[in-house]
Amino acid sequence: MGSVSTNVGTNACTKKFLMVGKCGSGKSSIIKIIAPNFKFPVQNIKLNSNICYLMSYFLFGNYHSDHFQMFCKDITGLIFVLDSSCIYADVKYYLDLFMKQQEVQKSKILILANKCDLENAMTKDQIYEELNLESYKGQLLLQMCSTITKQGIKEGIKWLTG
Ligand SMILES: Nc1nc2c(ncn2[C@@H]2O[C@H](COP(=O)(O)OP(=O)(O)OP(=O)(O)O)[C@@H](O)[C@H]2O)c(=O)[nH]1
Ligand SMILES: [Mg+2]
Repeated sequence: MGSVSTNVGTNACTKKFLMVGKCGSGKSSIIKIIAPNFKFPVQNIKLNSNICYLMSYFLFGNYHSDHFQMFCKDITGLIFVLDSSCIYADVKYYLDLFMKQQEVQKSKILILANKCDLENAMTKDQIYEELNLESYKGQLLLQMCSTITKQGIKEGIKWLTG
């Protein structure tokens, strides 16, 4: 994990990951840890020795449902980043929109509950309940993490790329 391959042709990519999250949730900080030379918004990278295509976008405003289909086309996995000290209704709203996409339902979903180092961060159980995660079918992992303490990120990516 962590090394970036710049000579990887798109044909070599067998896995395509989409990272999304609200402004300030910690996407850039997480990417700095998993792929330090990543150029936003898309790049081929190497994750756990898999050649991957990673796209990262922030969520802001109202997207038309076509945008979600475009975001999710051919993805192997969705990385949904949230700030675990600051979960409002819009987080659930966006998660629901992604979960409704057929391509997402077929893929692995890694929810990175970032900033778990903060005192006011919700616990894993609280987040699970708040987002009603038991209502989602499929392969889903809620992983608490922090880019400050570095906990949880490696574990989440390992599960996602495994
Ligand atoms: N306490 C704490 N702060 C964090 C953590 N991860 C990121 N931050 C801080 O949160 C702020 C936003 O982090 P970014 O990585 O820029 O967030 P982003 O999702 O890329 O934000 P946008 O690019 O605006 O969409 C920065 O001040 C980071 O230092 C974390 O795990 N713990
Ligand atoms: Mg950013």
